[in-house]
Amino acid sequence: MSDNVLINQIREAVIDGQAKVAVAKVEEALAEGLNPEVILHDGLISAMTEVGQLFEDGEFFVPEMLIAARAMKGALELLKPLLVDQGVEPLGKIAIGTVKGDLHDIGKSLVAMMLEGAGFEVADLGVDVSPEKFIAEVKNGAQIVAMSALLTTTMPNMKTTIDAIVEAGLRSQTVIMVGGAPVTQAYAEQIGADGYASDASAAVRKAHELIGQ
Ligand code: B12
Repeated sequence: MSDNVLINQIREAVIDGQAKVAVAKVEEALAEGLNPEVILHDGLISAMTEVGQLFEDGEFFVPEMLIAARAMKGALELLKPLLVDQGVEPLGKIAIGTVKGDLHDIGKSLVAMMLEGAGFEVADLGVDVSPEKFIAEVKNGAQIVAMSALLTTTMPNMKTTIDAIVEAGLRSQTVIMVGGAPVTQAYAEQIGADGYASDASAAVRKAHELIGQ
């Protein structure tokens, strides 16, 4: 089957929330030798962008977004071992999480996965992460704090977390990286973060840059 047909079938399965079909089609695409990164970007991420658009247009509601997200996660699990290189020396410790009040974890998990693959030791704190939890990881030796936010209403919690790190006297011990669809370089600078990246590959480059490697 042509590559484009398969990629489209993966996209449609994710948009329709058909987890089993999405997984089966990703398996088929891998068996046909398609590049995992192409499957990720043109199939899975592109599907979630479309889902966001459908939600914005009032054609999708939360349940549809949720089942699409489940289908995406199932397919992502298959790609994970292929995107993550094995057996690299740890480069430094990164604590990553989605900020307080925010439950979106697909982008954050993708960034965590790529950082791990690039050889960083990653502590994934999950979603709805309080400033206290990030602070505990800095005390625990995290050289980078990476925060994700997908909602304009939770973006300010990145600043709250940075302020709490400053207040705890730990700002000089860690570098702070932020990201997520509504976050920009300008916003990162405004809240006093050290770095911003727009996607998972850029996040890996930024992490290297931030800890001087
Ligand atoms: C899936 C989804 C959901 C799922 C989440 C499931 C899950 N387990 O994650 C569910 C259904 C739970 C959900 C709920 C809600 N959602 Co929602 N959701 C989405 C959707 C469709 C896709 C997000 C996604 O996974 N994208 C794919 C990933 C790969 O992309 P990404 O997250 O942007 O991550 C990439 C980069 O941003 C970057 N990155 C991400 N994090 C980080 C961190 C660092 C450190 C770095 C460097 C980089 C980085 O790298 C990633 C990989 O390339 C978006 C639409 C969209 N297009 O963003 C809406 C969207 C984010 N949701 C939205 C809304 C409104 C909601 C709800 C409030 C809806 C409601 N009325 O209840 C709730 C809020 C729940 C909460 N408290 O968090 C709005 C936000 C609008 C706004 N201005 O704030 C959006 C934009 C939809 C829309 N177009 O209106 N949602």
